[in-house]
Amino acid sequence: MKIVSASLYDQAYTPTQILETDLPQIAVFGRSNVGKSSLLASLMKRKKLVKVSSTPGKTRAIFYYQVNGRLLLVDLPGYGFSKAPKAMAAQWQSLVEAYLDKPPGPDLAVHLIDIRHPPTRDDGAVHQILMERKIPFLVVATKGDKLSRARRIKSLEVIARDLGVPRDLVVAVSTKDPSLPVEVVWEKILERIGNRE
Ligand SMILES: Nc1nc2c(ncn2[C@@H]2O[C@H](COP(=O)(O)OP(=O)(O)OP(=O)(O)O)[C@@H](O)[C@H]2O)c(=O)[nH]1
Ligand SMILES: [Mg+2]
Repeated sequence: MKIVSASLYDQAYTPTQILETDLPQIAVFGRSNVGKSSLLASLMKRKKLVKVSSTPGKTRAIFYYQVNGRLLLVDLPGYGFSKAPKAMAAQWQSLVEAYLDKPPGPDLAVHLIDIRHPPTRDDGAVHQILMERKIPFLVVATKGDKLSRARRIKSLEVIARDLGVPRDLVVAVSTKDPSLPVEVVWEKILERIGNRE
């Protein structure tokens, strides 16, 4: 995907700030620290545009990035940060549910799972939310550079099996190793929104 322009478009800290827009939205879900912001920075080829956290669980807002004036990539707050107080989980849920409730909602959910671990209970719960709302999704296993090829393939099978999704909906990427390019995510995004325009 050729990136002509990419910039921060809007942000929402509370449900009332959630954007109303006709632009196609690609929403990125995943546990805190799984690599959401890093993936977005790589997709947009703008390392400095997206804040990559040094403190996990810090991003508690929704960040909207426009790409080529054509679509929005949506960086959602991470879930499942164990040191965060319970109120944080409630805050995550109310903000993300308000986001999903605002029509027309995301065209595609990109659900990130750390390739080194099987999906957590939170990952499963988020997958259920996407299924219940019939939101098209793609599962992206992050940090693929951390495993050998053989272990990577095994892990992708475990992720697909645990979530109960077809194996071909799960892809491995790395923002550090060019042999696992994030471009595959663009291909899936464009497949999805291409027919909306
Ligand atoms: N080795 C490796 N590290 C990665 C990769 N992607 C992200 N990281 C690292 O993982 C850490 C967390 O990355 P972020 O992109 O901030 O994760 P996040 O999901 O946005 O985290 P929150 O905003 O806290 O929810 C950072 O130290 C990144 O450098 C990857 O593909 N490979
Ligand atoms: Mg982040």
